[in-house]
Amino acid sequence: MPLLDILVYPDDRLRQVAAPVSSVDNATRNLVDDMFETMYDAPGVGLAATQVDVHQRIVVIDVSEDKDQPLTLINPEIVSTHGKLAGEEGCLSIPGIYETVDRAESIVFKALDKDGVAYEREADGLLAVCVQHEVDHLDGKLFVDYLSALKKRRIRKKMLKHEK
Ligand code: GNR
Ligand code: NI
Repeated sequence: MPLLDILVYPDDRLRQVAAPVSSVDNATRNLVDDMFETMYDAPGVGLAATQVDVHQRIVVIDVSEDKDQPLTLINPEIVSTHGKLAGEEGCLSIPGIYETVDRAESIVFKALDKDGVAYEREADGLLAVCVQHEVDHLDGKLFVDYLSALKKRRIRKKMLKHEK
């Protein structure tokens, strides 16, 4: 299974809004498998299809210690949010940058699994943060969008400088 290339900020393709998956088929499952492999290799706790230049509403997440609890979210939707929490975030598309972002503390989300079966679950902690971060990716949004214009400009400059 091939590793996929991860787009790096400020690549414009990270701004595309992903389209809903109309049917979960073998092509979807192959992409999901490649996304898990890419995420574990990176390593990261989540990956949105947008980051690998596929503009479909597909996310993979594994926040477990032993990396043995893969979660597939197809057409994810955040149903409700509770509380607020400031936490440090990183992003595979913005390597080396870690900044504090405000998120909901806990959420209820729904999605389809890799078999196309709908599920709904509650999340808090890192999983809640991660789902919010990944759904943002599908909407073309990045965590730096929550920072001040000054901080964002500095990060942009740094990323361009480190570009090969
Ligand atoms: O690996 C990741 N870690 C992380 C840490 C705090 C908040 C969000 C994340 S998601 C990130 C992987 C990634 O970029 N997913 O889009
Ligand atoms: Ni990210």
